[in-house]
Amino acid sequence: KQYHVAVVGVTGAVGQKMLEMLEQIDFPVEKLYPLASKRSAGKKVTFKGESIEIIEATPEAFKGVDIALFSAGGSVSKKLAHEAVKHGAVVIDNTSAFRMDPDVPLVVPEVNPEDIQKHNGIIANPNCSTIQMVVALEPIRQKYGLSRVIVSTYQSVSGAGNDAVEELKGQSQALLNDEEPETNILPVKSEPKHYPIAFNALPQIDVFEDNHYTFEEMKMINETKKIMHNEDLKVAATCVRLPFFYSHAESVYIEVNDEKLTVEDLQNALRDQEGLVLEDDINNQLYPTPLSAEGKTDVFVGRVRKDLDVDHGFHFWVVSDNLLKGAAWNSVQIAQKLIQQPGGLK
Ligand code: 11C
Repeated sequence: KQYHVAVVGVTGAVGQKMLEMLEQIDFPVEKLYPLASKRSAGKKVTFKGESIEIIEATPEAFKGVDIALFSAGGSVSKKLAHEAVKHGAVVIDNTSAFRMDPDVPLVVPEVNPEDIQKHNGIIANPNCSTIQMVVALEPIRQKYGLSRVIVSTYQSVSGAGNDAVEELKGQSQALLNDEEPETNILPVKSEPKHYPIAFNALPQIDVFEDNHYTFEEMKMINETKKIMHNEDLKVAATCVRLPFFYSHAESVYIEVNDEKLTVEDLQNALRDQEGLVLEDDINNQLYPTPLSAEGKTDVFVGRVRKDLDVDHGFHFWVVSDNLLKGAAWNSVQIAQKLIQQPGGLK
């Protein structure tokens, strides 16, 4: 069977990667609907060697669509996702619009694929920094139980969009030429203050919440509990933006429910996880980095070690391409699982 597939936000960084991923796995697309804002309508995208005109994303544009991949920002999803569902499409939404809605499954296929079947038209794709962390946590939770997670992130500028990528390039060039850098976007475009990202580190990703955590930090905390179906799991996060272009890295501290667990046990559990590559050999200086993970769909883990004070505590380092496993690839994987499930799309 072939499907009619819409990509909403097709001109964006993630939209482009969604097309690449659909092509890469030869997803059975009978007709592609490249949708975007009015500004981009009439321009063309290339899909499987064919040039296809971009259509404005309106409620009517979803007529005939089976699967709609959304990545055009939360406000577009809030406006159009239900319209797409009314026209009979299943929506896979890569924004924060519906992630915490109890009626919407939040899915990472390596962790909770069974939740896909519970959808009522919309399936949410988690935040990039959450996805790569839970892929690494899940085999540990399954084998040894997990009670606490403390994560610090090292996130690339592409998470904040193409404008942030351009800002880092411009600022780097300016500073190397002893010129004043232009600072308009990071840490958060809509906030009153902006700081240079080039040669810097910004401990703010998204806006602050009343509890003094940022929205990005709260996404990691709340989404992890929802995906792992464990409201009692203790999770704390500190999210930091750094001056590199692609992939996010994370330092993760966990406490397991097994005091006898060894580093080798943990490495073996990680090695067995689908979608995860263990790159952990300090004798050969082997560990993943944002550059080594860029362009790949897997999650990479290294630097596994035991805490020096807490017997059931461990530390490790997780890296993945934020636009691929963190966004486009996870969405396309959900679409793939959706059509493979018994009964196909419902
Ligand atoms: C960042 N994680 O790096 C964000 C981008 O909720 O899907 C992804 C935002 C989201 O800034």
